[in-house]
Amino acid sequence: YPGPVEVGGIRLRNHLLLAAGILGTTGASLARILASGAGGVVTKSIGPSPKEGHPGPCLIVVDGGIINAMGLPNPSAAFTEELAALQGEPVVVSIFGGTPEEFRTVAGWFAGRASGLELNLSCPHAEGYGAAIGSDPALVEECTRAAASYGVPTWVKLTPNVANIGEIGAAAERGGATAVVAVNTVKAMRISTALRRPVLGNRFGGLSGKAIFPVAVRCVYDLYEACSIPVIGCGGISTADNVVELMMAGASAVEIGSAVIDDIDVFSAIAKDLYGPDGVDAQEIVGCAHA
Ligand code: RRO
Repeated sequence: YPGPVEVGGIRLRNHLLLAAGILGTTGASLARILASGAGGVVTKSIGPSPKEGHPGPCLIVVDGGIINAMGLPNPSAAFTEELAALQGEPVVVSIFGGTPEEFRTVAGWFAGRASGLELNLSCPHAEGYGAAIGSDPALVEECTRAAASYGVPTWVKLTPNVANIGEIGAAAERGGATAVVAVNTVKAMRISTALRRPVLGNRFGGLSGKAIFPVAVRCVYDLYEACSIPVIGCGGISTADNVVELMMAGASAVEIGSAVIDDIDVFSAIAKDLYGPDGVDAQEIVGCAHA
């Protein structure tokens, strides 16, 4: 569509990426999403050791979205095999760890095997991983510095479950992030009134989908003010107008997740509207709502 776009050091085919965690567990599913018109893809998060994930149910559909508590299931270093057939494609590997050292280790497995890294500092229900790190500016800076030490493009995905996302983004930038991504899921839970107990096997989860779109707009707006690196918008996008709105808030590109579950070809549908005759000049509108 618009030709290549460079965001945070990574060359994309357009402004629309697959968000981490959705259909990102195999090389075949990532290739399928690229073939359906995505400008790039982000993998399911990979960590320092293999993990089975939380007991089920680990995903429930609610009004306006989905609550998940997958529990960081991943094959760890063995995931490198899934990347073999995707060399040269716009693939970003999402990684997590519990310490700066673990981030350095996991980043080392994938630096050079993909277009870049996305550090997951933001899972809302991961003991010792995720948001526990992502709400502490000093730890965010340290983990980012450790992973970015390989000199490959390093994006940092942030949690909306903080009072100071701008401060957290600025810490990632000091650590060497080449872009910040906002947002991961919003802390959530449901209780079965019939069974009188939480619905999810893990009790708590993270909400994604249309319901969180306004949260994403606000977080992107704050990060655009606080950072000088690009901001990538994520959270509840399902239309080209959503993409335009997040760009006006400050997003240089966007990630789409939950909407892919409803329509695997959502990327080409949105691209058609975004880049068609009635479309907008993306470059021209980024951050225009700050004027
Ligand atoms: O695997 C998960 O449960 C999960 C992760 Br790693 C994340 O970053 N965000 C989320 O909502 N779920």
